[in-house]
Amino acid sequence: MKLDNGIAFRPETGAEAWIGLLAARGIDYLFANGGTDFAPLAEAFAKGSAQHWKMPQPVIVPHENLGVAMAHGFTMLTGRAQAMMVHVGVGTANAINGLINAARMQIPILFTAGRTPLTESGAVFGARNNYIHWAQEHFDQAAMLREFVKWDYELRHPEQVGAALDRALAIATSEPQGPVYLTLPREILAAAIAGAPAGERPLLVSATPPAVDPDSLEKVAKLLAAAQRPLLITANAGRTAQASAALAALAKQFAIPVIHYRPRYFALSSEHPMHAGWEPHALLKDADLVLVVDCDVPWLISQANPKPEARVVHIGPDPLFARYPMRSFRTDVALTGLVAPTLARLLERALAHAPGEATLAARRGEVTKRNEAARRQARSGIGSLPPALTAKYASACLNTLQDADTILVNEYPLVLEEMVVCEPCRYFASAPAGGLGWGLGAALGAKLAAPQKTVICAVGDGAYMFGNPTPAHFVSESMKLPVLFVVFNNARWAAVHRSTLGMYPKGAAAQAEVPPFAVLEPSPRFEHVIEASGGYGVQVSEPGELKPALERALRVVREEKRQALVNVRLEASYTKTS
Ligand SMILES: Cc1ncc(C[n+]2csc(CCOP(=O)(O)OP(=O)(O)O)c2C)c(N)n1
Ligand SMILES: [Mg+2]
Repeated sequence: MKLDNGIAFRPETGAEAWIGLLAARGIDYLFANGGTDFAPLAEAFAKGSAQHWKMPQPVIVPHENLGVAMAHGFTMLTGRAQAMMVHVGVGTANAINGLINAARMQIPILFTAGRTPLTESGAVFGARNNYIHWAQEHFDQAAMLREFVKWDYELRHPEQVGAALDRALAIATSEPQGPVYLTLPREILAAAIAGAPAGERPLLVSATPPAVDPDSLEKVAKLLAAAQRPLLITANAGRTAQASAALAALAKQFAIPVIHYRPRYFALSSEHPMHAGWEPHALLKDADLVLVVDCDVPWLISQANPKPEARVVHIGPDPLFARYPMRSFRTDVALTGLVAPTLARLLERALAHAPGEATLAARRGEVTKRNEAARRQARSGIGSLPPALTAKYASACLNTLQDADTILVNEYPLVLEEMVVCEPCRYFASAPAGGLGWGLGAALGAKLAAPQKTVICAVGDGAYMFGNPTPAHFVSESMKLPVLFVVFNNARWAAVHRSTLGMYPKGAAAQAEVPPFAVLEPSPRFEHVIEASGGYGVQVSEPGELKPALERALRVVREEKRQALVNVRLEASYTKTS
């Protein structure tokens, strides 16, 4: 086989074939956290470098959870799956939090791990030669993460390298997408292969995405045309620019208010006339048709539900979220299909049954007016300085830093009412699984995918510490990935105490001077952590100093190409944000 840089590629071992084929299959990066299982790969990389093979670029990530978040961040921007390799079972264990997030976000990742050498005697090359090789063996290494990968397998023979890789990638990238897990035993990686392992073309490709059933679509089109108070709720529909455009066209034509509920992407511009904010429960009670578009949790059943005569339609590649053990939101129609083509066809078919344009125009005017008024009321902006730093004011300040080339990565502190984001694929938030420690890595992965963009990462002080800050700042420096990190630091896990207050509003914990299990004092001087990796850090506690501090930090990122961190000392507050 010839690599596409024209160089002949004649791998001699399983490991050599593996890395050559990764590159041949379009994998740019191998996020890596190594151990004794990596020896054949390390040897293959060194040989490949000397012989100018085309290979994925290794990215050394000193914590596995950070590496998975980086792979996630890269793929959420590009749509292209990347690979990761970790050290046997222990490395796998460290990565599971990130893999749960990726699984629930349907992000494909080729996640691999070594296996402790299988053989003991030393007769086979690569056999056990270190005391850890006994204790590190698992009966079933994949068991610990099988629930959160679409497929797992162990390479049993070097001849399988091509087939296993192609099958892994085909499954990961078929809808609904998700991570897969392949284990690579050391003796198999080190073993000689006879002949070429696989060709330039993959043996198999991903399955076509699910196409919507025309009869069910027609039924929904009629429901939409007849609806007087339709409502659309989404969390993930902004995953692609095409899906955003299709949703915007449908919402505008049929005058459908769109709620982004706990959004992981923005499907509509925040200024779109149909953008109806962030809370579904008020509108839900009046709606006669609810379109739930790629949204695992469209409302909280304990808070509000559609009225009995309303119809509820779920739309997405997996509208029942079959991998969730329990999820029983009312469903009259579950339309399986990718968001972009399904909504485009729904618009086309619904137009055939639509009420007169005058009716729609009247509703459009009404919904637009209501949404604009709500937006105005919810926004405070930076006009007046608050007496103490609030998350809302900090969000408003951060909002002023953006331009059309800014990527926002939000591990949840941003108050969305303050954000103006008009372009698709510019806002990314953490997975509904809520595995904290995603933001720093996702932001670095985004920067790796889009080096020309400005990446701003907003995290709480808790999320920052979960995010493995020392490894994250190390990767930023080593890979030249300058990101602006803004830490919304209230010196606590406010969400933890908010939950206690929610269950026991008048209980003992509500009266306690120090909320149990929630306070992180003394708060670390996070601005010093980034300095250890050549970054610029500053702490701000005066409201008037925040905007200039953010602007200065952004200049460091843009002009000096250095990472920067603003440690924003917020007042303690347990108010729920969007
Ligand atoms: C891995 C993990 N551990 C624990 C939690 C539970 N948890 C949810 S929110 C939260 C607090 C996060 O703190 P911070 O980022 O400072 O945000 P704040 O709540 O203060 O706004 C915690 C601990 C989680 N989601 N993920
Ligand atoms: Mg906090």
